[in-house]
Parts: sequence; structure tokens; C-alpha cells
Amino acid sequence: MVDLDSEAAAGTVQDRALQQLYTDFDTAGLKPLWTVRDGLMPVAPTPRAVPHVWPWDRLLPLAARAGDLVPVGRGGERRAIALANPGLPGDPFATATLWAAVQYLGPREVAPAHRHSQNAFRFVLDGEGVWTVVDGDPVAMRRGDLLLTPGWAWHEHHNTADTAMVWLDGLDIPLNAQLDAGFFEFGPDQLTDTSTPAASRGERLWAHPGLRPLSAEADTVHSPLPAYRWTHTDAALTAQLELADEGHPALVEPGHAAVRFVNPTTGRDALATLRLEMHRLAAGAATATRREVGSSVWQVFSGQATVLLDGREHQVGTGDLLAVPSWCPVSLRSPDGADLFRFSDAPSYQALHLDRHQVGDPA
Ligand code: 1HN
Repeated sequence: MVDLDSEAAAGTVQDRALQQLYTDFDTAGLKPLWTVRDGLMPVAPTPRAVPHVWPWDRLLPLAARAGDLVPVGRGGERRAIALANPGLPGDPFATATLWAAVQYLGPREVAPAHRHSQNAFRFVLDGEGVWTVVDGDPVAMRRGDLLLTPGWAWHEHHNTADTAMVWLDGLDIPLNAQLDAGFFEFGPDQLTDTSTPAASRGERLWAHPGLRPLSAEADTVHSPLPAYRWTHTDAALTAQLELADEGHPALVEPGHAAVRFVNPTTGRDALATLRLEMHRLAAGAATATRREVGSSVWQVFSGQATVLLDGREHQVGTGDLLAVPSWCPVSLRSPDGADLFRFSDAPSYQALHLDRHQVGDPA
């Protein structure tokens, strides 16, 4: 006959022993896998960052108010206002790996020299008159241009105009922080170079299509080209759509032209950790639904589009910014046409062989 009392007692004894084991695990700074498995081995990525849109008509007036109220200079270094993803409360991060900010530099203002291990770029939605001096090379910033500041390059910005200028800063700050890889150094307090050449030395050496200077045999990790000019980007996208009209293959998909900004020494991404692209949707174009491991940020450069993020529709227009977390399905359509700048962390995922993507609606 089964002795129910002694079985129950044995169960209680075992329960107590188990409880004590968990307490002792905790005291010893240990955590058993079987209690945390779901978080550690998800069947697919479960980003904390959420899909989110920051409308330009809210951002710009706030940046201008900061321009009136907050000086730029040594210490704060930059009047940069970061997109803070609502899924990452407390962090100035657009996604788990990407920093995106609007930077505002008033008339005649200077943002002083410094350098850091984080890679950075600037994308100019509008305006001109600012030169960014990168490792001693003054680079003009104008509408539609993409400017690079590879990690550990000295950089300072100075506005030579009587009007303010605003641009998008993208950096790999969250990734750098997570990897405990950050270094930073102040440069001189005073502007090191006040010259304002139309073309930087880097462009004069490198910005000739398909031509590599023989003085530069060694490949470089980051692009040696400090600026990618809108005239070139625009011409490339225009040509893709024209070629398609003439019946030649040139597009990502019907009505969708796109280019990647690459390092001319390798053909790979312009920055080791950041992928940079410009997309053009012809009037009436609609993209397939895509998702990829790794996150991205888009900024509408011109026109209007409807963006579907994880099944939710967002209407976006010039200047609007959107964050796309890892594995979030994205599709775009534009009745009248649109140009969209995009950056992502894809090179980091590729380097680690963690990249995956899926085209078509998720099952
Ligand atoms: C930085 O150096 C710039 O140089 C912009 O314009 C934004 C955000 C965090 C850390 C450094 C710039 C930045 C930054």
C-alpha cells in the first residue's frame, strides 16, 4: 500500500531542496539555463527596439529651438539630438546598434575637433555652407551629399554661412558601447582649418569613376573618399530607371532603383560597420516585403511614400525618419515617386556570418 503521507513529505523535502538550490545558485552568481532558455535561444530575433517614425516637421523646430538655447562647444561637442527608440527607454539609440541624430549648426558656429573609435557619416537633407574637416581635409557639405567620418579620424565642423544648417548623423555608437570598444580624444579648442575648398583633397584623388590612383596600392578598411556627391548619386539612379525603360536590367525590382555607397579600394561597404544606400521609387512603384537580421534607419530625401512596417502603415514625406528593428518586415510604395536614404548595420552582421534575409510576405 502506498504511504501517501511519506510521499507528500518526500515531495516537500525535494521542493525545499530545490528552492535552496536556486537560492544558492543566486548567492553564487549563477543562473541555470533551463530557467532562462526562452530569452537566450529565441526561435527568431526578438528586438526590444520597435518600428518607429519621427516626422521631420516635429524634429526641425525642436532642433532650431536647441539652436537658440543651447551653445555648441567643448564638452557637449555637438548640438546633436538623437532619435530615441520607444522600445529602448532611457537610451539615445534609434535601434539596438544604430545611433541617428539631427545636428544643428547655427550661422558662423564651430563644432570643435575630436575623434572617436565610432564610425560616423553625415547625410545632408538640405542647405549648405558647412565644411567638415576630416583628418585635416576640408569637405563641403551640400544637399544630398553623404560625408564619411571613419573611426578615429579627427573631425570638426564649421558653418561659414549666415544661415543655420541641419543634417543627419549616423553612427555605430550602440554597437560600440555594447562591445565595450569606445575610445575618445579631444582635439584643439580652436578651429584647425578655416579654408573652404569646393572639392576636398580626398575627392580630387578618388572621385573619378573606375580610376584608382596608382599611388594607393593598399586596400583600406574604410573608404578613402570623404564625400559622395548628390550629382553622382542622382545620375546613377536616373540612369538605372532609364535603362529599365529601354528594356535593360538595372533595377532591384520594377520601379525601384538603388545604389550602395562603397569603398573604391574594395567595392565593399564605405564604412566597416555601416551600410549606406540611396533608393529611388518611380511614381507608382511598390517594393516586395523584405526583412533582414540587423536593423536600419531610413530618411526620406524627397517625395512621399507609404511604408508598411510589420503590417502597420505609415505615411512619410521629406525629412521623416524611420527605425526598422531586426527581422521587421518592410515594404514601400510611392504613388508620385520618392528618394530614400537608408543606413544599416549589415556589414557587422555579415562579418559575423549572422546575416539572413527573407523576401516576400512572412508565412
Ligand atoms: C559626433 O562626433 C558627431 O562629429 C555627431 O558631428 C554625433 C554622437 C555621439 C558621439 C559623437 C559629430 C555624435 C558624435
